[in-house]
Amino acid sequence: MTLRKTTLQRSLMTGACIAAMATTYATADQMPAERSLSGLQYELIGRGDIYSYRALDSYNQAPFLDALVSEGKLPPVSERLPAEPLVFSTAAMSDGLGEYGGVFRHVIGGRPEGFNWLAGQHQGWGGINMAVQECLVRQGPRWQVKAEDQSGPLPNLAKSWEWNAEMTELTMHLVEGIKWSDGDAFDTDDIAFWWNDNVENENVASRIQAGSFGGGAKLDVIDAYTFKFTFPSKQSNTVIEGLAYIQGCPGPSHVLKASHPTYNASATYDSYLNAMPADNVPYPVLGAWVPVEHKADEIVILRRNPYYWKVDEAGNQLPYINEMHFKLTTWDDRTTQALAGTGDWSNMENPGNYVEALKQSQDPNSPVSAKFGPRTLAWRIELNFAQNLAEGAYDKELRGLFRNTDFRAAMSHAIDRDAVGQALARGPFAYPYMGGFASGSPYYHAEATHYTPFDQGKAAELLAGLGLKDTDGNGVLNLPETGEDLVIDMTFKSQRTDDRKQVDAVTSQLAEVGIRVLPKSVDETSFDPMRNSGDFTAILQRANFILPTRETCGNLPVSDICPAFHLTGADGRDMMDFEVELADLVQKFGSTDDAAAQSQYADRMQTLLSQNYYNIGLIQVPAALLVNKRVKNAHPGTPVFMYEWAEDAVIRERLWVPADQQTEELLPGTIAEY
Ligand code: BQZ
Repeated sequence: MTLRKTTLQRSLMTGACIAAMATTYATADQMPAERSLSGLQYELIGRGDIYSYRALDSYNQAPFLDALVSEGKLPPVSERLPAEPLVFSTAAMSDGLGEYGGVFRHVIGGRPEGFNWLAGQHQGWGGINMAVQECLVRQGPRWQVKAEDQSGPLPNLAKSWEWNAEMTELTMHLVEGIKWSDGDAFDTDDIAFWWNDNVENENVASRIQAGSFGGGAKLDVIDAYTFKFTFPSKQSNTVIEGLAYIQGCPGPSHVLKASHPTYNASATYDSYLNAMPADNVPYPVLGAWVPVEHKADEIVILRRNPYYWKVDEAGNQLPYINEMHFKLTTWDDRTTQALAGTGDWSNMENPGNYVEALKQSQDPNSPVSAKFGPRTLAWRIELNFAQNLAEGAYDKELRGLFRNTDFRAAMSHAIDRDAVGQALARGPFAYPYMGGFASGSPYYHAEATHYTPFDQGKAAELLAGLGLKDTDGNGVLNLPETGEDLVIDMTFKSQRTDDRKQVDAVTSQLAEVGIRVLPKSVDETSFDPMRNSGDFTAILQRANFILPTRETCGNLPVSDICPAFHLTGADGRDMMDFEVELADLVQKFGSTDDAAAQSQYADRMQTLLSQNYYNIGLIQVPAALLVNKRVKNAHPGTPVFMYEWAEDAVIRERLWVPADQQTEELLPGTIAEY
């Protein structure tokens, strides 16, 4: 959490930053005043107050497992747990120790791409990724940790770590004795496979790009539970955030190796990517629940992982809940079903539903209550800057225009963000977004953000200054070299109504200044591969730029294929000047634990991102977490997004439902059979 400097200090420093950058804009317009809608109240606690690792005298298991143990299908619970399991503290549980049983019902709009997350596949988002994947460290629960304890990510699979004196070597220690959900040992064989054969292998679209972690860290395995990263330069605990979800999540090497081209001459990288197809569950996981059934476009059913390595202080193996459902419908339906009581969870993030949802949730009989958090959901337009990858004269000229700051400034001035926000949802929800950190980020400072007001005249002046004229009188500007109409294909996710509404608003607003937008909808399941291929002209999507260390590759120029809207071409990396500085700031940010220094680096990133329109920001809104009232231990202060999504922040493995309110399991008494 950033230490808030005094206003005087910050404005002096920000002023210095802005003055130091010679730009074509006389003064940096300040952001309009922001009205927070956040109603979250909660006590902050110490980072060690949430959980610890230790051996307990005895352990218990979900009652239905007793039969499987007595039939010899499972070892006793004490043999299924590590010597020192992760133990959740009762004092940090808002409703205390839980009861076993029941179902947790998620509703999502995504669809499982596959279960090879090492190769970059997602399982449908909406919490299903995090239900099966466990990562070296954890960020989500940090929302509840007091500022003075914010010394980097929380432990998870890695229970501890230490640096050498120069902070160039990080030695990490795995929890000893964790098993995959099929009973296979989890150890540094899995770490080596994750790192050497996925992260460092440029043929694999791993979530950490080769050479980008800490500026190019190298891995050494020390023993079965110890490994070491060696960095080219001094680092800090901050860089370890890059080992949290979605980046630092090992996969089952005992299953995947046989499908990897390095170990199987007949395998290809495409066959490896699809080695764990979505319709062929179950697979070994480290997460609390195992995917056992997938009916396409209908449901994914998960059953408890009998080898899950976390317990409560009474020694009860977690999770409490036996079965998890992911009903495969739409993102809007997630909120609808939460309000109807047929779903247990929604990150209410579709502003078009806010007014109705708030009204329904105020009813004392409503199955959920809604409390807004800070603004962390922000939409932006990503223009493709990879001019040396463009095919054909038109794309080359168009991407050359995208690389011109005046053109991006013109697009930004042409957008009426108030109108975009009201098109999404009438009311106080939307606030202008200028790219960079969303206002709910602990690193956001309005003073470091360059505001671009709606000004069609300024837009037209800038466009004319670039030689763009409507030479054929059809109302669309023409490119100076090719003479073609200025047409921007704008890709968005078909399932996202809020994205579609903004594309429509932006299409009509840009038309006013002679820029034609052609909306192109793409199914969310194939959206990431399309974006990662760089095969697009422009994208409008929601982004969660809250921390510089989270999904860094999606936002900042930290490697040849990051971000997807500026890939490296055949003749090298044609970085723009401010991108060079951004990449340097990312490294500087990760090399210090000093909150004041981090805040300065973040402010500089924010100014560069907003002043250079790295993305054309649109609007940002708060989200509200809806959890069915029958579900216990869902802390009422949990934000939809802060250090990570709420599905991680709420710690679902601690959730429970009183026996008399549990819904019927579809697969009672079963566990995954491999
Ligand atoms: C939350 C989240 C949990 C991804 C996804 C989805 C993908 C993006 C983003 C959100 C969904 C939900 O967000 O909208 O509320 O449940 O899953 O992972 O938008 O398309 O690629 O970054 O997190």
